[in-house]
Amino acid sequence: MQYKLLLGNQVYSGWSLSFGLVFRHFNIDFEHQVVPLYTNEFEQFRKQYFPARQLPALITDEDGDRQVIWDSLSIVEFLSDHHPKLEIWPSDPGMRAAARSLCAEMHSAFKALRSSMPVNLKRNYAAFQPNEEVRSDIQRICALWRWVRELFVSDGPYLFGDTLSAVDAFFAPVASRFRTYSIDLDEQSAAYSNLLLQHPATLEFIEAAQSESWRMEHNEFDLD
Ligand SMILES: N[C@@H](CCC(=O)N[C@@H](CS)C(=O)NCC(=O)O)C(=O)O
Repeated sequence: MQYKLLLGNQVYSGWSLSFGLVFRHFNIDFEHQVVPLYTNEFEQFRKQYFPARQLPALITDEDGDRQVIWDSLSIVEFLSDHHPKLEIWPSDPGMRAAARSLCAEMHSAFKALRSSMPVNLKRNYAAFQPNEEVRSDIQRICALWRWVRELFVSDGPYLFGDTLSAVDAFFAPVASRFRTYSIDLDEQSAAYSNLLLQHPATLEFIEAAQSESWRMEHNEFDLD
């Protein structure tokens, strides 16, 4: 099976960061291509890989048989089905259910955080002031991280033990937002967030992002 991972601009696309992390951490062989968002290339991508509409999207090829898989939850399930030994999800069923619930919430909620704190791997805003809705999203995320550790008595450093699983990759874009917007976190949340940002696959992704030259105005603020 050959994998081609289509990513959004690495500077701005949080979901793309999650999958850069999953593929590299689990050492899954893949090629990737950045499709700059909201450009002609992006429109072309939508036509060529219909029904995919957003990035990232995974294009698989098995003996010339192509499949388009889009949307993060579906991509992670596909990888887990095809690479069961890698333990992309925690192997314990209770932990796996909790990890999936966390990913699903990450995927469908936190709208205030997403819209007020868009991912931007090139910036660091010292003066950002989260409003009440954003503060509530941040508190919920940190409460979820604490809940996992208390319920599953996980010594970490990752949420479900000493190695990274899909759920950690889903939270990496949140960690990047916390750093970009200089969010004050409790000690444990700050340590976990830094761990995600220091992962070699995240560092590699961030380094590639630094060399991009596209600028998306609605992800840029005049704050610092
Ligand atoms: N639900 C999608 C969300 C992906 C998403 O929001 N992708 C953004 C880039 S990070 C995108 O393609 N935006 C362009 C658009 O929505 O038109 C997933 O989980 O993969």
